[in-house]
Amino acid sequence: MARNEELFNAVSGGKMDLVPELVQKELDAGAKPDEILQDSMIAAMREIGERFENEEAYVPEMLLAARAMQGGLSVLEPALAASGHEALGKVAIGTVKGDLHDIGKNLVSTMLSGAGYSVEDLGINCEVDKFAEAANKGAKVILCSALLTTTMPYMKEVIDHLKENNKDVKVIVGGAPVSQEFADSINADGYGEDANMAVKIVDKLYKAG
Ligand code: B1M
Repeated sequence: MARNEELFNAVSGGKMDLVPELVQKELDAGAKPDEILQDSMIAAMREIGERFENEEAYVPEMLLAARAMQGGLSVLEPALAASGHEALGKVAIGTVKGDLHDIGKNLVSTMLSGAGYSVEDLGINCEVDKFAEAANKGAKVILCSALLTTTMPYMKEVIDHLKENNKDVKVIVGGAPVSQEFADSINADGYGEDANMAVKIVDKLYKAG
């Protein structure tokens, strides 16, 4: 699907009253939820990020775009999450300490719920203890999200702690600055480039026992 310019501009321009309506219009017109998300909405978030980097936009604009994105996601998520999976197992997801970005993490959480997992959402700014508590309460896979290059290294602290204290738990990392190479370097059990990939990795780890 080609990008819907009106939706793209409404998300990047932070038009939170307009975005849900435009998303609904796209769904009603038969557009695929994943394409609406990728081609128009995530593309718009990337664009506002680039403008921020070039000092053409500032934190308030990023915040408005984030709110508009979230408004759109509330309409899109039920359609995104609809899938044929049966009930599976328990997982937990959080954004790591120092990091307040949660849109990507929320998307991964939604997709996992839609795939049949019982997801504990630990929120943002999560310290090691929070992840460990979730593992102690029975989560078999822990997912850590980071959007900042400065918060990525904290994932290693989470992994080191969990590998020592919760030997059976698996840890997946993801978020815009994270790569497979980085994931390997900190001994993560998996890396999800996007929300769909995260679900596939969780499926794989669950099947592996
Ligand atoms: Co921030 N921010 N931000 N920001 N922000 C980025 C990340 C940045 C890249 C912008 C830029 O400069 N181009 C930059 C980071 C630079 C860097 O580290 N190298 C940045 C910065 C610098 C900052 C501040 C430091 C700005 C400041 O205050 N001076 C500050 C930091 C605050 C903090 O966290 N301590 C800050 C603040 C904010 C807002 C609060 C204004 C807002 C966040 C609101 C919110 O999340 N509720 C915000 C936003 C909106 C962004 C951008 C524009 C958009 C992020 C987003 O939601 N994308 C972002 C630019 C960008 O990413 N291009 C930027 C859409 C979302 C669907 O994608 O989160 O990548 P994403 O998630 C994807 C994948 O990454 C993956 O799946 C998702 C779906 O495909 N994924 C996983 C994510 N987690 C996963 C976990 C998994 C698997 C996959 O398994 C574990």
